[in-house]
Amino acid sequence: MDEHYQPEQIEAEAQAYWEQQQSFCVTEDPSKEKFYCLSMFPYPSGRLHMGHVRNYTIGDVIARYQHMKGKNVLQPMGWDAFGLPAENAAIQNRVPPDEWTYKNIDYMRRQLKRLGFAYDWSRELATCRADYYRWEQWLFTKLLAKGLVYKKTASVNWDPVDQTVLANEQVVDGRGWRSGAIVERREIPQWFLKITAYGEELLNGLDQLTGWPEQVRTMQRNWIGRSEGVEIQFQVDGNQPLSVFTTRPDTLMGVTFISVAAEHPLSLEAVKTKPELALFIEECQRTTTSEAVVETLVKKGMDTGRKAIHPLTGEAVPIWIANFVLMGYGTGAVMAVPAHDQRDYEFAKTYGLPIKQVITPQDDDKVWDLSQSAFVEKGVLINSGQFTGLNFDQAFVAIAQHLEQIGRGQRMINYRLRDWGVSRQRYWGTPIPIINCTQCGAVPVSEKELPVVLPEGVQFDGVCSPLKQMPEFYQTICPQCGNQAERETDTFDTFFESSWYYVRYCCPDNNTAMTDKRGHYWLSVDQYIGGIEHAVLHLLYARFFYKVLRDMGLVNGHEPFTNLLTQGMVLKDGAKMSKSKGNTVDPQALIDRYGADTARLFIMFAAPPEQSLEWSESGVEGSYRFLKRLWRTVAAHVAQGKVAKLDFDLKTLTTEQKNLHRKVHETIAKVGDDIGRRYTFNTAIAAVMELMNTLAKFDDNSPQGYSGRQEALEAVVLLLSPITPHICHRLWLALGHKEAIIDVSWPEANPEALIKAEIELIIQVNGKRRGQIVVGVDATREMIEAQAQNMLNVQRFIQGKEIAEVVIVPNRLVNLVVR
Ligand code: ANZ
Ligand code: ZN
Repeated sequence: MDEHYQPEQIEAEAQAYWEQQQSFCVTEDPSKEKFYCLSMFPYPSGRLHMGHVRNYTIGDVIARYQHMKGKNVLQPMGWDAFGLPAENAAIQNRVPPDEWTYKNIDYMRRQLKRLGFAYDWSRELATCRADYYRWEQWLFTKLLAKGLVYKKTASVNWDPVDQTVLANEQVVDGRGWRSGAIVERREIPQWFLKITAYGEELLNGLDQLTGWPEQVRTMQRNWIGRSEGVEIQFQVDGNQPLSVFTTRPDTLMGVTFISVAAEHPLSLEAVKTKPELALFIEECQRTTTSEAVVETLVKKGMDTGRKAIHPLTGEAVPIWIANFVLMGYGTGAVMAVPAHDQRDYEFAKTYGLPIKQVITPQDDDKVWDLSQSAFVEKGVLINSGQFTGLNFDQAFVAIAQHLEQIGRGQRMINYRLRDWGVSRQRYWGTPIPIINCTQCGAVPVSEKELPVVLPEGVQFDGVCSPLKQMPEFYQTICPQCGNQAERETDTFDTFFESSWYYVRYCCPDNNTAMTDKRGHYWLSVDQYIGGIEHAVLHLLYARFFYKVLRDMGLVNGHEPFTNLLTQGMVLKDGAKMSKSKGNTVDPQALIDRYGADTARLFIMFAAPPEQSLEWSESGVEGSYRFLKRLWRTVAAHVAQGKVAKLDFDLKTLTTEQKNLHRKVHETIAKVGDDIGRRYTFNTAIAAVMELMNTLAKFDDNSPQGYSGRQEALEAVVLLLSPITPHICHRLWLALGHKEAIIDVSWPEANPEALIKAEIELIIQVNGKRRGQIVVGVDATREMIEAQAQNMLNVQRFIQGKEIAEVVIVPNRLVNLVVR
């Protein structure tokens, strides 16, 4: 064995071996327990970044560990290949998006292979290939038939100069990113998936996802946003009754006005009698409807001049248009209670509207001062007629029932979750399989006509989707009436592709169906690993798709991902590593210089997976040095040329030998727990390093000593092999084994070795520490007492005194009580 550690060479050799043996190529084997380990697939942006390396190393360590535990492990990889950056690159470099994408895929695949990840490459997929997206076109037509797809108009960002729809990220400060023109909003017909039909199940299912971080479950709960409330009708003179949704019916007697969204029918109707409203409505419509932005708006409004009749008091209250009321939530109208809602409070202060307190703090001693802010907490009703004195829960029920009786309201559950708009006015995506016919309307492409293939190799100027300029693409015949018709030129949101790719990995070669029974064997995913940025949309859409596929009989179970690990960010000098900050470190340089194992070891050692990881050059060097030391230690050991035989006779081992043997098994137990259960890979590595330190001090060249060292080195190599698989592959052979380490079982701690032969006891005199002794585990009470009293330092304190009592705390201490 070479004295020097040469990562490039040994990594190439290990990878060639795995490739030749097809070590990670798996098939369904019902006799074995399966483990589906999945890392979120990358967008092929060009090169791997450090976040990818971290994500995929974590996944690989888990996969390799499970493999050694005897599981049938599926770990696939693929490409989330559609999306905007390919179009941007096409404009900049004048290369077709497909060409750019495939080139990136080739480069990044080589990088992943260089890192030695244990992927089953035979299952690789790219979402931009027709053999992948044809199945989501198929699924779309099925969902359409099931009534889970519909078309409605929705607004988009329109660039009036480039004459194109812009993605949100292409709108910079309200202007088109290329033209600089002020972006307009346009209403155009778009396709929606009815995710709200699964809202309740998506919410309740979160309770069972105990293998997910609580934070992610909370984010999903908030996103779904279930609210229990009451929808209340206010009569309006000369108009339809106005419905409002409230979660606080207890505050009904405090309503002093109504606010409606600018797009509310009543606002549009009021313009007829009050034309000056038009300008304000337009201004509201220009500003975004994103909730985060609306929260920060200065509260603005205008009186419509109309009045609503309070359902309980019969009082007339004014109806205002307010810029913070969203048309997309509830009914687009709000009963304003300025005394108990902070937004209404600010609005009422601005426009001099009355503020009427109807809730007081539960605690009798407290009086709320309404001159500063609203009292928004729940409390006890005042100034509320027959409802005065009730608390929130009582008032909720009483007022809701009363409104139901008089036919002015009904209890209602509202969700924040909206249906998923999947239409994108872009080229580089899956064509929506619809044919628009002037006679028959939107007609789905029939199953046998699928896929609708996206033309590749197109010239792309970024102004208009190339599909709209390609009659050979869009001109077609209506499948229903046979007349001339046009294809949809919109494509799917790229979240469509990532919502089901984990299903397709189970059967990527099936060209007659989307899924097959192989999916029943592998699914659901046992461990999913990815970034927290996907906590809401991707994971929610994937859960939605899984339930849809389940209802179509295509998959078993209810949830796609049993366990979820969200890895932390990679930082440099405390800031997130990112292109925009210009502080990235290219992992390729790291790999070129030190090899894949050093990169993997550094990343896993620097922090636990969920926490952020601070990039450190010295940390990388430390990892490299450790591997070099490991290499040298094994080289020196095998150079002695003795036959490594691991037969220990525990009884004849020296104390040092026993200690080393015990340390080996303690480390095996700890690392198994750290990697297998706790996912604290950093402490696992630290434990192995500690064992290496113990070994460095172990200076014993007897045959038993040699066996002890052999056992320790074998343990180190086995325990590190999921993390630094290449060096471990080589060292395992060097240690005299014929079998490749990837085919060796994960080591188990020998309980016998863990038993301590000797124990240390602290000796106290009258509770003060005076020394310590080492006794055999089988020492009797008399032996312990005698040994304790014989200590010189103990003698000094007990001489001439009477020993009244000897307290022995087993395995801990001995206290001599003297008078
Ligand atoms: C009266 C009231 C009194 C309200 C009070 C709150 C406090 P969640 O919990 O998110 O469902 N609301 C309803 N529709 C709205 C819309 N389209 N745009 C803006 N706000 C709207 O919130 C429900 C509450 O948000 C409702 O309860 C309503 O204000 C407001 F002391 O009604 B509340
Ligand atoms: Zn037709």
